[in-house]
Amino acid sequence: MSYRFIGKKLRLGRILRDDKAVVFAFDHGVEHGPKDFPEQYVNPKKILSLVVDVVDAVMLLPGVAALTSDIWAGKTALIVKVTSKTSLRPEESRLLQSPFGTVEDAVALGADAVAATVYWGSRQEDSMLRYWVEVKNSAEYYGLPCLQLAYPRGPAIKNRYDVEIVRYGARAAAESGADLIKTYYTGSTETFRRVVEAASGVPVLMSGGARAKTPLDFLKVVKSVMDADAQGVVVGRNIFQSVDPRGVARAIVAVVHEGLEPEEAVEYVRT
Ligand code: FBP
Repeated sequence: MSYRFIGKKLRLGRILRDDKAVVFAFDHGVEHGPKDFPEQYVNPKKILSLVVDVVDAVMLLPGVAALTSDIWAGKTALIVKVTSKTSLRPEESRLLQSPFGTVEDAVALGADAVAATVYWGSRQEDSMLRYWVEVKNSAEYYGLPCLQLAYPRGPAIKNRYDVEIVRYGARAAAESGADLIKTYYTGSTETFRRVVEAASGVPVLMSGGARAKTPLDFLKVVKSVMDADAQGVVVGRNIFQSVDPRGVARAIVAVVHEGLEPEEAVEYVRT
């Protein structure tokens, strides 16, 4: 049997415990800049310390993964994101993610998976796809699963949350060989189920998005995607911008892994 096949299966199993996953995303320092963070979490060590023993994996850019290895190592799985872009760029070039690291960096860091963004529909779709294929090919060699942040964005896309658009991106991600797909919530269980179907068996994880009004509102969204047969969530702002990041992370785990109703799970959150 192929060594790579076994490696990929083992690594995926570390992220998708019981076939479901809650991933903490903390790459916003580049994507949005430090302004996204409450002051006490600008240094990633503190926020990571609060959640590493709660979530199944953390998704970090290579530099922060290295700087915080003493915190996540042995506590949770690591997904190294190898593309990014700053919001300091002029508007017209913000729909391109650039290489921020390599698969070899991810392997060297001890990652369980590698992640890269493709803005489907962007004028720079072609160059992002080229890097995606490069990442995918190297990752296959090492038996490393590839998560694609399949984000439809571009001049032709009026509403990036529209179900037809989101399922198109999810399908394109599946067809480009993604092992895990991270994409936007489409507003209801019925529509998100169509996204999951379009992904044709590739696990779909919902991207958290901007902070919801209340933790309960966000937990209802998490429940909705789980009811749509999604396999979990990748959440940043709804955890690190909340008043109780650990409590919110624990509540999300309760909905995703333990099947709790949002109204029950919210009890984990201190107000
Ligand atoms: P959130 O849960 O905070 O939305 O994080 C998910 C994520 O994809 C991050 O990985 C990334 O930094 C950010 O959203 C990108 O946000 P935007 O939608 O502004 O590009």
